[in-house]
Amino acid sequence: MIAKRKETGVFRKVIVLGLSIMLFLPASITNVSAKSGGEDQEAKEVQGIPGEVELDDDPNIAEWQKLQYGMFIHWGLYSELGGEWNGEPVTDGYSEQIKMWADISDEGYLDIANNFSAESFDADEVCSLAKDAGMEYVVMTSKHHDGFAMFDTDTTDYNVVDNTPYGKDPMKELSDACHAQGLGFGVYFSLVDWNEGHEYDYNNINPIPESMEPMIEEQLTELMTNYREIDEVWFDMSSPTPEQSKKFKGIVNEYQPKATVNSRIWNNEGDFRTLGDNEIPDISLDGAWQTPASIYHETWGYRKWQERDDKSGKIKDLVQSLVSIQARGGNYLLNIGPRGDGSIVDFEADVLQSIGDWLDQHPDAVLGASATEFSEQSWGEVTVNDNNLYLHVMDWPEDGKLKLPGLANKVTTVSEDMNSKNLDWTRDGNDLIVSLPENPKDDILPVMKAEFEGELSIIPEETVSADANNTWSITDENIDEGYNYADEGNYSNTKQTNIRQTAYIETNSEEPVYLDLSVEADEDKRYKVGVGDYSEEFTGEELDNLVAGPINLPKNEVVPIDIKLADPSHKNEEMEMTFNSAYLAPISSSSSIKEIVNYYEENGLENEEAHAIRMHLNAIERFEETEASDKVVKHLKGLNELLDHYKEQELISEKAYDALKVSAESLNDKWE
Ligand code: H79
Repeated sequence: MIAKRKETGVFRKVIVLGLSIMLFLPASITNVSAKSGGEDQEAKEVQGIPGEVELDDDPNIAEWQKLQYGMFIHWGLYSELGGEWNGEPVTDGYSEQIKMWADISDEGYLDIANNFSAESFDADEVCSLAKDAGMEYVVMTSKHHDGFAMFDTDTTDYNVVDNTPYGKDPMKELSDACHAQGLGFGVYFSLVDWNEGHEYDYNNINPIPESMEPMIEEQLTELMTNYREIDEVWFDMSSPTPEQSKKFKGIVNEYQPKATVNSRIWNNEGDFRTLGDNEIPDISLDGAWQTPASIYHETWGYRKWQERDDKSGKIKDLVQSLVSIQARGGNYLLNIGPRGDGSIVDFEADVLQSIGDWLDQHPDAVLGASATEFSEQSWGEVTVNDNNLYLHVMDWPEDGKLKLPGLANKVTTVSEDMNSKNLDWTRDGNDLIVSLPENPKDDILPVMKAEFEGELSIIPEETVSADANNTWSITDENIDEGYNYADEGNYSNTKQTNIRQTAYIETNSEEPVYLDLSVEADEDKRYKVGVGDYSEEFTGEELDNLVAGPINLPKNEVVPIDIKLADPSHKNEEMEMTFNSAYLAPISSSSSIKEIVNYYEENGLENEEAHAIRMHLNAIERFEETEASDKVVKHLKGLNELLDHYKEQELISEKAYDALKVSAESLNDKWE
């Protein structure tokens, strides 16, 4: 049931006016005051929202999410040059794109192939390093923008097997090594190909001419059929048409039904969203996503002249990135750029090894742990694994007190991770306050572990409690927005999108409510409004001024009010909605359309007053149905009082007053 409201804010005034005859008194909200000591206080009897972020509904995507952390490898002819041409460093662009940035001729570039013997490439060693680093999968460049295939292909002899002294297929070796060592295996494939017709474009957003399609299709088919099971296909750059994106993805799906495809297949066809190079979002994202990162942001391919100082700073940085990405629900793909001979740069191996050592010291805090619905904390990040919360302290609070707000669970113990000595802690309502150790054991990233009982349950900071009128008033500041990214066909037109808006209310009674919503939404789109178990779809036009309900609420729970697109064209379509305000009020104070009020409204009764009167009429109608005569009588009394009040304040015309009074009296007669 819906009704349109013509002005925002009307409902609120109605509720205030209706106060005197409110039938339902607000249940008092128990509040817990601060006490100290390492003991949990009697927690407020409110059930929060589930605190653990769930994996994707699609089981293949969920399996991919569980991989969490992988090794990216940029290795090709460019690695042989190491970012130098004619003995000079090429400082523009990434070193894997040196052919373009140094404008190297085709012949000059092919000369490199003559020296490419890759005598130090050892796929097993690469995989062992990945494992030592804690990584779960490996993705290597099968072909970068230079078009030189690092795999065995019949489509061109511009490839590593036919055109180098190495003469073997490194992708095959890597696939075998990954499978032998229990690592996932993925393939990077650039849709830009300077050898097959693409001109240089510094932004690498060239469209794909039809003439290039057969080659791409054939190469993809080879890659999807000759390298055993593939977990991830990592497309990159170019500007395919929507049809091309669909077609290329279709080839992956046909031969590797379990493989996930990254969003750089473009046109929103990917299974998960790959963010910008080295982009770590400062907020959690909804849905599956990944950050591709290079140890030095300036390059992915090997660069001889890269300054590699401050190893410990780099390790700290990358551990923080890994943890932040995990805590925000993402997947981290961290790159190494081996030399042309296939050897791994010591600095990079050391850094990865150290990340792995750190993970070994925190075996449950990151790998195998989940993201939470806690918002980002000023001091760091939160992950959860079974009954333990892990508090990753990146910015040490000055007073040594770490506050985690909104934890609904009972806490049993708090300690520094991998240290049996317990820490002091207190509860202040739903907040957990931990006294941090003076000398944390860990100088890379200290982690505190809080053990709790039951399923993780969170009271979001934005949660709105009912006011004294048993009404929830929600403003845009209470809205938790869900974001991801969408593109219009390439890297340059990728934008962050808002795909969900959620308010949280803490309920205190089981009385059904009406939701009165004021938003600005796209008239042509359909939206889904969910409140607990209630779910209805509306057009953007309807949503603008919506009264929805009745809605049943559970008692003493944090209930999300979720607005999303009902049928998005793809999972990250921008919802195009600006939230103004929302009110939830018990049905006993709400309204449904009543002919009589409509009539007088059309004849001069102000909207606000009409709305208030409708509230009572609606309640009367409902209680008539259930034959709750005492409630009917109370509402009639309220209706009469309201009419008298309006008359006194000259809020309604004499004529409207008289006519409504006649109607009210006839109801009085019936029920008294
Ligand atoms: O393979 C790596 C890059 O070579 C490839 N994607 C990653 C994984 C890539 N190709 N193009 N781009 C990424 C985006 C282009 C970024 C650019 Fe720039 C920004 C080109 C010019 C400005 C940064 C600054 C890179 C070169 C100069």
